[in-house]
Amino acid sequence: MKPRSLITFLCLSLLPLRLLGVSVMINEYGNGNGTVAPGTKMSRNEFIEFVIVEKTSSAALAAMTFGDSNDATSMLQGVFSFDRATLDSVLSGASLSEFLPGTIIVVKGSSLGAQELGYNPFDNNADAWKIELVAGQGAKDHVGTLINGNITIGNAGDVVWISTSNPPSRNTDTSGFVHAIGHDNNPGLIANNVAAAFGAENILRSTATSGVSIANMGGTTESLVATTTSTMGTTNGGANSLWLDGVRASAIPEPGRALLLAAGLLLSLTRRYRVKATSES
Ligand SMILES: [Ca+2]
Ligand SMILES: [Ca+2]
Ligand SMILES: [Ca+2]
Repeated sequence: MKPRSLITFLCLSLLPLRLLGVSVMINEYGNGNGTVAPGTKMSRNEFIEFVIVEKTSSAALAAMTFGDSNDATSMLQGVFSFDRATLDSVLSGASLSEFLPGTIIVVKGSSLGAQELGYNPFDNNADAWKIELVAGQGAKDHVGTLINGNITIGNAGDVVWISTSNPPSRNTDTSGFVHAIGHDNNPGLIANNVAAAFGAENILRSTATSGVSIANMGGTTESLVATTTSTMGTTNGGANSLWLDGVRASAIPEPGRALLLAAGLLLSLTRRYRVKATSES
């Protein structure tokens, strides 16, 4: 493929997401049976895994809200937001002003380990591309009390969402949703709204017992599975890993490619100098 055709193809393949204004997607969430630790408003052993799809600043992330629904997927349940100071400290540690496409942000219950705030995509290993925030620390219950439940993933059903509404204006308000995925054998209002807005493939027609994760095995078009192999903080395998590996490679030029570019530049400068020196002699 010619470079121009390739660029056109890549632009077109990104078009639907850009039209929707999607900058963050839900990549996976884990269902546990833990109680809610005091002051956290999230089950101790459940997690939500986000992927950054376009460069996104800490301010943009902190202005969004995210959360879940009730088991019947008919109403919003818990509403959280990211702590901007925590995100700023992560970016400053990486000398970056924005989170790069391909970044994974995990929000997890208090029994799933300490926060992991190390972030350095230039290291280009899987761990360097993700951070993990603990509920009640780097991600917190939203101060609004209109919708004031705990984030707990239901066996019968759930919808996990991220929204530009800060917070949603009522417990059935999905108008600001940037992205959402869920599971339910018998979808309620929220699950149906998500299927209408983002595609039927965003709601898995399934229950999920404790210990099961709902994971996207696809790319920007979801292919959801219920799996006992959770991959909290890393890509989900198969087409999901291929997609995110590609997104990461585009976000950071390979060292080899950068070296070739530098060598090419040096060569052309040397040639110019030689031509100049020859014409002057
Ligand atoms: Ca649960
Ligand atoms: Ca729930
Ligand atoms: Ca994962």
